[in-house]
Order: sequence, then structure tokens, then C-alpha cells
Amino acid sequence: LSRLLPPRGTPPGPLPYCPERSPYLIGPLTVSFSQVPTLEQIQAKNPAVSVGGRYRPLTCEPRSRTAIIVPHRNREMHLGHLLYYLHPFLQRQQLHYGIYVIHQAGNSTFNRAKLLNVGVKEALKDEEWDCLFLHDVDLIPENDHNLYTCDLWSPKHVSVAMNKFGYSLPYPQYFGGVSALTPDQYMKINGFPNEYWGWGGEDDDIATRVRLAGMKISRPPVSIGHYKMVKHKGDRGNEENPHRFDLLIRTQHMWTQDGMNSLSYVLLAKELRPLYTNITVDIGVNP
Ligand code: UDH
Ligand code: NGS
Repeated sequence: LSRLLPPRGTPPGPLPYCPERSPYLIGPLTVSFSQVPTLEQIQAKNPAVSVGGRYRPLTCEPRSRTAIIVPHRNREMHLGHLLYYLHPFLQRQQLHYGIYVIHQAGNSTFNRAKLLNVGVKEALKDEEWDCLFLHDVDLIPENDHNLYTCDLWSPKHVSVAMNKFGYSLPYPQYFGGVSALTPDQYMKINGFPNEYWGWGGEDDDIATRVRLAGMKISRPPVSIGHYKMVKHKGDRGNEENPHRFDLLIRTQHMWTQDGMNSLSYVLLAKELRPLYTNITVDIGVNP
């Protein structure tokens, strides 16, 4: 037997690629919000997840390295639901992944798109992620055939069939909820706008950026891109942005000036928690 084994100290050979279709996929999933799981319960169910909310398959080379980036403030219950469903979902897809929660410090007006820019910048300092999933905290995928991988040719809008819109797109250009871009695509549109404070319009701006940068939006089939939203009311500190329509008129002039190339923030903390990397950031205030 010893003749068949490599000499002692030989580094292990490269792993084979994970299959194109993971054998662990289930298809449609049952999602319920009747109980909020504790972080300890989620940890116990996900022993292979390592600190910072990272995972990689042990027996094969994953086909995607995906960073999930979640803008957050004051939605701890939603975060519990998301982590409970997303960790097993991503492991069944045999991905190398990490979950980042980008927490806006302070009480000034919420700014979803700027938080996502911060998340991308910080995540790319950690690892060579090849796919960025920009993910609202209250949207739970209901079918694991909805792969958390990027489309190399197009930015992908992923949450195409949400229960609150009767499982269809609310309007053809809708780009909110969950989207996926490669780092190259993200930089090509100069990231997301930093100047949308409060609710509404930033996702429409992003859709316009994709078009202005000469790309098209791709989407998974409606039958697969199902999401269940945790019901909630509007948030304090995220009131409708009265300037959003004025901003949207100017996207074609502003997109090259406002984005990753103008991003400034103060990083307050980057903590590797058991189920996610928590980034706390001061992004300033609504001028
Ligand atoms: N978010 C927070 N905290 C907040 C606000 C937003 O964490 O206080 C994050 C969270 O990830 C959320 C995302 O930003 O999923 C988008 O928030 P949203 O309020 O734009 O969208 P959502 O679909 O709710 O959660 C829509 C509320 C309806 C407002 C109606 C205005 N006409
Ligand atoms: C549009 C908003 C988008 C928003 C979408 C869905 O009207 O930001 O509704 O909203 N655009 C503008 O306000 C310009 S929702 O039903 O989820 O509250 O994402």
C-alpha cells in the first residue's frame, strides 16, 4: 500500500470542481416566520460555517466565491430569519461564500445604496470575491435552484418574484431587493449612488447606471426567483426621499461622479461574528 501513497509531506493535489449542478438542491422551499430563531440555534444547525460567516466546500473546488452584502439598521429579527434560511441554502449550492452585514451607525437618515458601496469596498479587502450579492435583509429565497452566482455578461436582478408583488415584477425596470454583480460590473457602473438618503429611487438609479454603462440586466426565471418578505412597516429614519425624482432625472450626468469613486466613510468596527462579518460604519448625514 505504501507504494501507492504519495511521499510524506506532499501537498494535497487540487480538488476537482464542484459539479455544475449541486446534488444537494431541493427546489421549492417552505419559509415561515412564525418563530424568530436565535443566533445560537442557527450556529448549532450550521457547524461548518466559520467565523465571519464564511464557508467553503471541503471536497470540491467551488465554482463561485460569493459575498452576500446586507444593508442594515434596527432589523435584528429580520436578520435572524435571513441567516437561518440563507446559510443552509448557500451550503446546498456548494459555494464559497461570506455574509457581510453593513450596519449604519447613528440615527441619521438611512442610505441603503451607500451602505452597499461600503460593503463591497470592505468585502473586497478580505478575499477575491468573484460575485457580489446585494441583499435586503427581509427577503428570503424560496427556491434553491436560484443560484447565488453571477452572470459574467450582465448584472443580474435576482428578486424577480416577491410575494408582496404577487410573485411577479412590479414594473419592467425594477432592480430592488436582491441583485448580483461581479466586481468588474460593479466598478463599470461606478458602484451605487451615495446621494439617495431615505426611501426610494436608488434602485431605479442603479438600473439606469447599468444601461448607461452599456450593459443589460439579466434575470432568473420567475418560477425560480421567488422571495418571501418578512412583513413590516416603514422604518423610522427611512422616510420617503422627497428629492428622489430630481436625482433620477440627473443620473446620466451624475453616475460617473457619484459612486465608488466619491465614496467616503468612517469604519467604526469590523467584527468577525460566528454567522456574519459585522461592519459598523459612519456614512455621514443627509446634507
Ligand atoms: N433597512 C434597514 N433598516 C432600515 C431601513 C432599511 O435595515 O431602517 C435595509 C433592509 O435591509 C431593508 C432594505 O434596507 O430590507 C430596504 O429597505 P426599504 O425600506 O427600502 O424596503 P423594504 O422593502 O420596505 O424593506 C418597504 C417599506 C415601504 C415604504 C413605503 C414608502 N412609500
Ligand atoms: C418605486 C421606487 C423604488 C421601489 C419600488 C418598490 O416606485 O425605489 O417602487 O417599492 N422608486 C421611486 O420611488 C422613484 S416597494 O413597493 O417595495 O415599497 O423599490
